[in-house]
Amino acid sequence: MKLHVLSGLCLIMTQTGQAQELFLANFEQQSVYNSLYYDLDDPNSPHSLVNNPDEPLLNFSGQGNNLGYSAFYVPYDDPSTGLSDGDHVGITDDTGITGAWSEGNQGYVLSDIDGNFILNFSEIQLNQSTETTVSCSLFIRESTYEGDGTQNASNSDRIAIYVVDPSNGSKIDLINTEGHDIDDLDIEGRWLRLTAQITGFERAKLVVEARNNASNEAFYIDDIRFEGQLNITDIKNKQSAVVPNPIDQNFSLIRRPSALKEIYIQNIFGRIVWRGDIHQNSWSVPHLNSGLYFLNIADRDLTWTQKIIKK
Ligand SMILES: [Ca+2]
Ligand SMILES: [Ca+2]
Ligand SMILES: [Ca+2]
Ligand SMILES: [Ca+2]
Repeated sequence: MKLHVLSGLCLIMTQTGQAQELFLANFEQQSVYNSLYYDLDDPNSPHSLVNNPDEPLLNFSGQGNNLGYSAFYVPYDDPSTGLSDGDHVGITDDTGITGAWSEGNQGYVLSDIDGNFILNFSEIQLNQSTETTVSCSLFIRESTYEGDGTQNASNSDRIAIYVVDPSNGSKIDLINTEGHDIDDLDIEGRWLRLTAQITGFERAKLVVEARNNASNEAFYIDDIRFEGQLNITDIKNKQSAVVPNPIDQNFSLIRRPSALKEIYIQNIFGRIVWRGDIHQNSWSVPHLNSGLYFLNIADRDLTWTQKIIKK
């Protein structure tokens, strides 16, 4: 019985063959405030940086497959003013230095931090993806940077962008200037496209760590993308299929398994957002936001997944 089902499964497996955009951060959703950001918290101690009214936004909760992010401040060993003196950080549409954004009309700037600015992106689930890559655009303003970034101190400028897998601690750098004077690396004054292969990462979290201390020292970030091939079993022939798809409010299954064991929906981050009663013949999901989801169906022998769209 098992064998029969498995050979059947081979026939219905299809690979999409081409890299798909899984998650992104393009910084286009948020409002722009053309002012300085003033951190009202104590610059002598590490703390989260909050969004202040009518000031550039530093944090975003995420939307669909657009990643959320949250900002954190860590002072120098010998603390300085940090962002309490008013700085250009966060979401901006200013193109005075870059000429244009790498993508769209907005991006994220990190300037005159007088400490460390850490931008943590939402953790994502990648175990359904292969050939996964992450890429990010970075523009380093032409300036006179100091030090080699190894000291947690003023005049030890540094930018690092990396991805960690929280499930096992693996870490891959997209860039890390530590150990070098930024001026010596020939990376200023133009958009750099940074890419890393992260195949094998079960989960991933992108982190940007920036340290600089002058108003003409600035790092611009844009167009972050996680891409890969989704290994989704395509539902054909004898397997169940969802109708309708896209789903409006309710759906049911063509060829509903007689021994339905489990039916649940995951969002693109891998989180289970809905579980259905296996005794029903149709289900209602009005609470799901519009977008792409994965419906998982299990019978006695097999679990399979179908991409579904909620209208
Ligand atoms: Ca953008
Ligand atoms: Ca500052
Ligand atoms: Ca220098
Ligand atoms: Ca500096």
